[in-house]
Amino acid sequence: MALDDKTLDQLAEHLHACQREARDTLKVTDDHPDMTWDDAYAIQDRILAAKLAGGAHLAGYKAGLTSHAKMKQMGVTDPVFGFLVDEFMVPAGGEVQTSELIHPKVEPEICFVTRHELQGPGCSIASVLAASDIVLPGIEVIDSRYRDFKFDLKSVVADNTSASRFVVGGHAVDARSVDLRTTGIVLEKNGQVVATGAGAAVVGHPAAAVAMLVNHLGRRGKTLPAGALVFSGGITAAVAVTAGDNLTLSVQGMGSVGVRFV
Ligand code: OOG
Ligand code: MG
Repeated sequence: MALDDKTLDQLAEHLHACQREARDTLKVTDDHPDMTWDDAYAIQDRILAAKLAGGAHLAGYKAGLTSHAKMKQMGVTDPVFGFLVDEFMVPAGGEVQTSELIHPKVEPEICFVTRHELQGPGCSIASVLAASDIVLPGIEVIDSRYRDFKFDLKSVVADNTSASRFVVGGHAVDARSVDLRTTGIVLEKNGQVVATGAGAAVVGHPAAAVAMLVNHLGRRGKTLPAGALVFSGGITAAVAVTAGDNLTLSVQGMGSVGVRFV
């Protein structure tokens, strides 16, 4: 760790306030270029602790920057991990208040719900599939708190990987009943196809992204609990949205989920 507790507290409070008040900010590594990965995750942990203290509940976790399309779009080379709380949840077909966000983008994702706790290190695609209950379509709404959506990896980790809203829906299927590598997805905005892809775009197999999350949690002395929802990462580049937009994600064999920006 390069930063002291007081600095970590201040940065967490600052980024949390920017999220709640839909204010953008300069990336935290500008003022703290020596920040370490542990510092970045320690800031994220403090934001989660503040949310839980404020009455939120942990809904699950997310892996991000897990596809080449996303890495290329953001100019980075490694996945990152964040948390999801119930206050980010939007019902299927529901509305997102655009005024509560800075510059939202949406991502088509395949989501997992675990049946058993998973522990790393050593978690593999096979262990993820064995411990999973269902998989289902999910739209993640990301909203980096950094000006112009520009960041480096440590800054985006500190900012809880741009997490802001999420919606799951369609129909869930048994995680072991489908080949998630060849599962196709279509993302539509206002009735026009804006992105297409297949599960393999996410580190070769969406379950591999979940295994990476579990191994990451294991390095930090944590496990992925039973019943956790996991967003495995955007299959395509993220798509910018504004008020008035209607988004629909269809996933092969799993129906569709939609969300409206008002
Ligand atoms: C970071 C979060 C990326 C994903 O699915 O790749 C992410 C960002 O691009 O702002 O959630
Ligand atoms: Mg995402």
